[in-house]
Amino acid sequence: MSGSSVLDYEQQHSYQLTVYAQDSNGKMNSAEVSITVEDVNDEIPRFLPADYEVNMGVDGDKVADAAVVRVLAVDGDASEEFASLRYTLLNKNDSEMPFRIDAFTGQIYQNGSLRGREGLIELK
Ligand SMILES: [Ca+2]
Ligand SMILES: [Ca+2]
Repeated sequence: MSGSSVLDYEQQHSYQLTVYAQDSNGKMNSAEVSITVEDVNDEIPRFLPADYEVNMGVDGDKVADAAVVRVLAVDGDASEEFASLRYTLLNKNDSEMPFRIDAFTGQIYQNGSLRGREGLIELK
């Protein structure tokens, strides 16, 4: 193990070491040491791609709940507890926001009429 090595659960989960003890007469014995690395939440979610751009025509009669776009993020942590993701819209509490996102799938839906909302709506 070099001095620059770092423990990373995503690279290696466990190590097996053999340790020797030797006395002045050369008599020796050994012990096996098993080291298990525990995962930590050191990977952040990454969106694939990093940004999305969707152009949609404004159709006032379009039904609510129409699917708009699905976003995808991945997390490099190996453990489910550190890698399972939930999606939210930063501006979800904006009552004017005509979109909503499925927390589990990342699917964004039109949540209401876009009539009169021509132009850019920024999702964060
Ligand atoms: Ca993580
Ligand atoms: Ca980790």
